[in-house]
Amino acid sequence: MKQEKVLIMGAGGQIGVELTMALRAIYGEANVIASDIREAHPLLAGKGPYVVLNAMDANATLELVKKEGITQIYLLAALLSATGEKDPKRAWDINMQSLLQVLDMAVQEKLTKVYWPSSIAVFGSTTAKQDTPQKTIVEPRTVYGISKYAGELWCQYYNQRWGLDVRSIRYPGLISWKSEPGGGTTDYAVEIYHEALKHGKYTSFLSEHTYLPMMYMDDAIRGTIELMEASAEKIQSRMAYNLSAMSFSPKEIAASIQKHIPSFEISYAPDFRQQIADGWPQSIDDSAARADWGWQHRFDLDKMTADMLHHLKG
Ligand code: AKB
Repeated sequence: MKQEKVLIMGAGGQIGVELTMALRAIYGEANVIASDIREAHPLLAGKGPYVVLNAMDANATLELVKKEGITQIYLLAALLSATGEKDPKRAWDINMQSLLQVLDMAVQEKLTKVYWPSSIAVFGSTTAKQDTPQKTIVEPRTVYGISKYAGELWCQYYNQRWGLDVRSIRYPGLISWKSEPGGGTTDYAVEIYHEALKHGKYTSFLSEHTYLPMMYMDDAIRGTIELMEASAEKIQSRMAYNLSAMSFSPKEIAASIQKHIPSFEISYAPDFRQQIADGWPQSIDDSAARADWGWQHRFDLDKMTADMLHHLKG
């Protein structure tokens, strides 16, 4: 079997840092090239091949792919929901241009696989809020969601037209302690742990009963790798898979933290992100991922809280 050589674009982001470390454990440090528009994240610096690369720069990306003999690309670079609303055209350009370039390059260079993340942001307020099915009404209301849904269609198109093995997941909000989130509506669920430990209180930018689908990063990384390692005949959807683990509100995550820090206090000051959250599902039906390639989550809210606080305390 040919040795895989992996390029991660957007390796400095919340998913990228941990995915780079996990893929290096599988393929070997030298076989996973991390890249980002920024200098290396502290957890990646000096720990393996790293290239400063703008995901919009098709020539530089192609040069790197050829020079390194890349066989798989994970394209994680994107503007997320909250940042995207501040400059919608820029979010569209970054999210779509980078994807189309990578899809073209993957066909041209005969890459074995491409991974590209989607999000629950593809759903909108006309979608059923509970147990949102894999296939349903999809009318995203943010530019991020629009770009993710259009991207899913492009991935499916490249698979059908060119046979490209491209795979994707609709991530819920992701909670992690190793890497920081950036520009998302679900970021409160990471900030709250840091603030609970630092200041014993947190003001949530989402209201107390805002339920959203969420997942611990350990589950997200394992799910991503399991999807990428599944045999091609198991992948029935070349749109992104719904993936679910838990749903909670700011009030419930606060109660989970209070089991460890009884004096922790939460208050609420909803801002523009409330409207984005209100357009998203509250829970996700991921039976297709469970049936097709055996997805199973391992972390619920309390297990995640215990692990987050344990690691953040250091
Ligand atoms: C965001 O909040 O924008 C992301 C997402 C749900 O895709 N975390």
